[in-house]
Parts: sequence; structure tokens; C-alpha cells
Amino acid sequence: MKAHDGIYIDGAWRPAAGQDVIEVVNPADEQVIGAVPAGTALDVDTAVRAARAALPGWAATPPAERAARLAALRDVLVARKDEIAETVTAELGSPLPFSQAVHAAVPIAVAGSYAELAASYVFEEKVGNSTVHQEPVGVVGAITPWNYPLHQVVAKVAPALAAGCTVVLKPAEDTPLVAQLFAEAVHEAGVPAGVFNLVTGLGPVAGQALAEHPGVDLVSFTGSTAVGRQIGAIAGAAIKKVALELGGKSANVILPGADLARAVNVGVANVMSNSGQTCSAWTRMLVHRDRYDEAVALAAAAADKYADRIGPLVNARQQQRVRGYIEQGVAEGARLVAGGPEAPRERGYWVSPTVFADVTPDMTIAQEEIFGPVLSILRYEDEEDALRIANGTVYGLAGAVWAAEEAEAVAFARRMETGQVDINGGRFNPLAPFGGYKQSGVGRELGAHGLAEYLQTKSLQF
Ligand code: TXE
Repeated sequence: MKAHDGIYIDGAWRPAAGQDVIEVVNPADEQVIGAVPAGTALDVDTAVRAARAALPGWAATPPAERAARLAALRDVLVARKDEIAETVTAELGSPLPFSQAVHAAVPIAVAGSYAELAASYVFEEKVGNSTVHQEPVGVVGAITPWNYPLHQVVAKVAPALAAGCTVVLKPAEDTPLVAQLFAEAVHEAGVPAGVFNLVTGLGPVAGQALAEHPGVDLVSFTGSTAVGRQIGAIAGAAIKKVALELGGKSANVILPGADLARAVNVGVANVMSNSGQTCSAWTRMLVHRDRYDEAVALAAAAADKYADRIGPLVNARQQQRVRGYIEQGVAEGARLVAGGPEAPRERGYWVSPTVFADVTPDMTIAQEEIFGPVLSILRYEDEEDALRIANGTVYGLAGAVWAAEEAEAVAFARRMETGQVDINGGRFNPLAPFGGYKQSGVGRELGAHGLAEYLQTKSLQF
């Protein structure tokens, strides 16, 4: 048994209470590449107790020392970045260059940002005759999905540790290997025993036990809206804090004067990235009717170029789900201009880059999160119509606006009901808060706002 064939609790790898395992499958070819313990409520309880026991010590550790551990963690992740990329490629199926450029590099940037924020954040300030203290919320239960397997983990664990919280992580069952690698990195970075704990397992078993555990003060969840709703209900009943990062159906609004070719090409790249398994993906492209046909032709040509560049979907269920949405799009009258429901390969969970034209706002493919390489192109009459369509879903996670003038794009973006908007392109910023309006979630991740989620406020009056 290799060291990490167990679960990581209180600074050590140990066997889970039961014998069950979860097999890990490479979605590109359906080969079994490993297995991890299927932790149960008993394992979760052991982990939460370890996290509670470690809480007073870590909460009292000076922020500068917490920052030093996070900087050490970042350094270990840097030293192991090739292994991270290879692991994510093996369990998620993403092409290796993408795993290197995104699945390894982004969490390294996020860990680095929290090493800096832990050192610079104002945990105590004077307000009139009071001092206001920012204190850790306590024990965090983190439940993460498989789409950006390491990023989702770091986006929760790094700010929680920066805040002085201790953590029990339940990673997605499809991608647990990089979570094990992360636990090794935390250990190597010298984070004290019990501050970070890892229990692999199934969502409805280990995940639910973690959300329900009375020793957990805050549940931070990223995943489907359906499970997010359940977790929100559990947290509501227990009056415990909750952060939810859920689905999206983001709009890419191309205003009439924009550089159409650039807006379409970047828009298609955004949707195809990670095979469309991105909650913030710009899955609805909104184009003025005068430039609509031109945009459709550009998008179809751009999408076809991704056929050999994107990886498979994570598992057979997601592949079925996405193919089902494509069939539904056809059935509801949308026009396929690239891709389609047929699986392009026999083995593995592949779906072709797909583009639909003549999509209307009421169609299922324009309303529901598909989570695959599928773009819907919608036509608008004028700016007010574009805004109505952009805001016309239950979600509000991200989006984009393209215009001839930056100010015009900013004015439009400010009227969008969504948490993050890229203006004429835009680059990833690990310090910019990320999170949803409406049913896309509760709370923010990344940057100082992400850190604040893990803090509670106390004021002392003098
Ligand atoms: O998500 P689940 P799934 C969306 C996307 C996708 C759909 C289904 O639309 O097609 O969700 O994906 C854990 N109690 N997103 O089924 O089930 C689970 O083990 C506690 C959007 O994979 O929500 C995993 O760790 N935990 C998204 C995590 O929840 C439970 C990313 C997410 O899995 C649980 C992924 C339960 N009862 C999917 N049931 C985003 N927002 O980025 C499951 N889990």
C-alpha cells in the first residue's frame, strides 16, 4: 500500500474505516488508473474531530506564519507541477498542455495570492471607540467538483487556511488523485497536523456526512445546483454558514460595433476550453441580427478546429447528458452548424465541438447548463433586447461584453445580473472575486472577498 492509498487525517495517511474503494477511470480511454478509499460517515467524523482539535492552535497562529506555510505550499506545488498536470490529464482527460497551463498553473497562482493576502490582510482595525476583529469561522467542510480538480480545492483550502480555519476536504469521486497529491503537498509544506484533512468518498455518503456534521461551522460547496440546494437546506436548518458556487449559463454579448471575428473566436475558445466543463463558460453568444449570419459562419469554422484539440468529458454520465442536450436542441428546432450528438470515438467519453444557430431564449439549450462543448448563438434586435436575453436565465455567474469602445462595454456590463464580466477579452486575475448572482450561488471565491468568507467579525467596545 502506497502512503496515499488511505485518507489523510491529523497529519498522517491511514486506512479508511471500511474496505470499499472508488475506481478512478481515465475518461479518454476508459482504463482504470487507480482506486481510492470510499470514506464513510465514520471517517468524516474522525477527520472533523482532528480539525476541531487543531483549530485553536491554528487560529492563534500569527497571520505571518500562516502566510509562510501557504508560501511553502505554493513552492511545493511549483516543484510538483508536472506531476499535477499528468495526474489531472490521467483522471480528467484534459490534453497535457492545457493541464499544465491551467490545471497546474492556476492553483499555483491562487495559492501564491493567498500567501500574500494572509500576510497583508487587515484582521484587526480601529473603528471609533471600538476594535473590530476578523476571526476564523472555525472548521470548514469543503466539497469540490471534478472540472478544475486542483483549482477548486485550492480556491477553498488556501483562503480557509489564510483565515485561520481548519479544513476537511471531500473531493469529487472522479478526480481524487490530484486531491491526494495536494494533501501530500500540504504535509510537505509543514502545515500542522489536523489543520487540513482529506476524506475521499462518494457525494451522498461522505459529502453529505460532512455537510451534516455538527462539528463543521461552514460548508463550502462547488457543484451542481441540485446538490447545492440540498446543502443550502442542511446549512439553513443548522444555521451554519455556507458558500455555494453553482452552475452558470453565461452570455457573451457582442455589441454591433465590436471586432466580430475576435469576439467570436475568443468566445468559441472559451466554450470549448476544458471541453465545456466550466461553470463560467460563455455558452450563449448574443449577436445583433445584422451580423448574425457572419458570426454563425465564423463560429462554425472556429469550432471545427477544436475537434482534435479538446479532451473527453469526465465520465459516461456527463457524456450521455451532453449528448441528450444536443438531441434536445435539434428537437426544439435549433440549427446544428458544427458537431452533433454522435460520439466521435468508440472508447472514452468524447463529444464533438458543437454549435447551434437559430437558438431562441426559451429553448432548453439556452436555459440549462449543458456542461459540454456546446455553444448556442442567439440573435438580438437592439441593446435592450440583448440585455433582456443576457439576464433571462436563473443563473448569473460570468459573461463577456465586446464593443467598439470600452466605456460602452462597461456600461452594458454594469446592467448584467452576473458576478464577473470580461470586457473586450479580459485575462484571469486570481485576486478578482468570483461567484454568482441569482441561482449561481452564494458567496465569493478568490482574492480578499474569498478570504472574507472564512472570517467572522467581532467588535470590542471601549
Ligand atoms: O455534480 P455534483 P455532478 C454541474 C454541471 C454538471 C452537473 C452534474 O452542470 O453537468 O453539475 O455534475 C458531491 N451531499 N456542475 O453530478 O453531484 C460530489 O461528490 C454532499 C457545475 O458531478 O454536484 C462532488 O464532490 N455532497 C460545477 C460534488 O458534490 C455531494 C462543477 C459535485 O458533484 C452530494 C461540477 C450530496 N448529496 C458540476 N452529492 C461548477 N459549479 O463548477 C454529490 N456531492
